[in-house]
Amino acid sequence: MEPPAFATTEGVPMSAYIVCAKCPGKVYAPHQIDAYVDDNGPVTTLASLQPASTGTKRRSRKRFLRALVDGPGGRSGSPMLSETNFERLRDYRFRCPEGHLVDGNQGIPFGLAVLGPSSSSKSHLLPALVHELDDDSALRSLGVTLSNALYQDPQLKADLVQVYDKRNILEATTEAADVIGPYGRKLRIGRTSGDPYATEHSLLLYDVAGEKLTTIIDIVQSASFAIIAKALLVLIDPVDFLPTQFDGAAVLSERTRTTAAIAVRDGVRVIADTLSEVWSVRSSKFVPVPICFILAKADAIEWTGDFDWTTQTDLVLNAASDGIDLTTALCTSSDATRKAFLDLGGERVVQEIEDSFDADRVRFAAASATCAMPVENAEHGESSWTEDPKPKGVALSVLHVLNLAGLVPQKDADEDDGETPNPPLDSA
Ligand SMILES: Nc1nc2c(ncn2[C@@H]2O[C@H](COP(=O)(O)OP(=O)(O)OP(=O)(O)O)[C@@H](O)[C@H]2O)c(=O)[nH]1
Ligand SMILES: [Mg+2]
Ligand SMILES: [Zn+2]
Repeated sequence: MEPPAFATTEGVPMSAYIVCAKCPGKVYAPHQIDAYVDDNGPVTTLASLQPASTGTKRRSRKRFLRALVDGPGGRSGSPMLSETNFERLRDYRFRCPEGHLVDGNQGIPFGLAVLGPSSSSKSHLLPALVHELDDDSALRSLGVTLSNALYQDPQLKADLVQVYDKRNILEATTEAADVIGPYGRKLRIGRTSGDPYATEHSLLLYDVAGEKLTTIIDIVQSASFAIIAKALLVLIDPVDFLPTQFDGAAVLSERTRTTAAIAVRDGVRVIADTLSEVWSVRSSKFVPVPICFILAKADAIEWTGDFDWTTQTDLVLNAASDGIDLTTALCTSSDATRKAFLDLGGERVVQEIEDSFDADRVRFAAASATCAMPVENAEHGESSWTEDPKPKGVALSVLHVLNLAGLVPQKDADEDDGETPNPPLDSA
């Protein structure tokens, strides 16, 4: 089920459409997307830059170097160099007809919205996701890898350096700032590590101030990437709500905990209400978008019982490598996280989640962007982390939604629904 009310142009496959996060309800064909190399106006369109195998002009291109490689005509099915491929390799920026930045990377777009109130770790979770999936290759054994896209926004890379190399804390996203992104990253999903026939997706990430996620109107007006996303990661901020290291020596009153729990519950409710409005369904249980609810800043939570949030990724990956069905392993981890959340006092929120969403489209995970606490450095008036920051649990959260979306494990080619690109040698 694709998002409703999106008009399309005949002859363009749905996967080739570009969704603009700032033009809610619209999708654009590649020939409507302008490509810029500087601010002096568009130089071409996205359609003219798409390689023959996935673009809409796939057979019409002059393959000028084919003759150099294979002689006139070339060998059927052999890889070849094409003029278009060289044209593509410039530092383009792409804009929709309204002038908004959009992603022009190859691959099936997979918008992943990270949502949560102010200070819930959204801005740290985005570099954490890249660190775990790309730098640490956390899901390589399952054939899932993330890498740099051809065209990318440098801001996400800069945030990675700030947090993980320089040990800095990112500033709160200002309410005045527009939606940040899309940050495009190449997400390859194969059946095994290094699968040459892996399906290529363009993972699209955005950031926005938590204040813009507080009402239905705010979300639709200022964070519409959330309503066109293929999956959601919803962050639950444990501070004040659950026992955490942020409590310090303070003994928080029952009233403080309840107020924080109600704020988290209301955040879940507004997401559910927004989705059911935009999808025009009578209940958010009918919204076909996978969601992973993440207990954020998991390093700071004072966990009880024998649940160990730090081992969940390994437990799932080891179970999968032992031949246990991946969905079963993920559900086991999600159930254990849900139970631990209940044990910590999360009933009110778990209830709201389960009343609002179809249980088959929801998972629970625990994650930390840093596995370290922030500290004020009194001398310089700056904040930093208590130890070298490293992420944990973010890749597992992404794996949950990829699994719920039916993308992992990857389907066999003969069960293909037409969205999977051809193996590379067919492109000639
Ligand atoms: N212990 C711990 N603290 C974290 C973690 N991530 C973020 N923090 C703390 O939480 C604060 C808020 O994190 P942000 O990433 O700025 O939160 P945000 O959701 O982007 O907030 P807005 O931009 O205001 O919407 C940071 O300044 C850190 O002090 C984490 O993984 N562990
Ligand atoms: Mg932020
Ligand atoms: Zn737009």
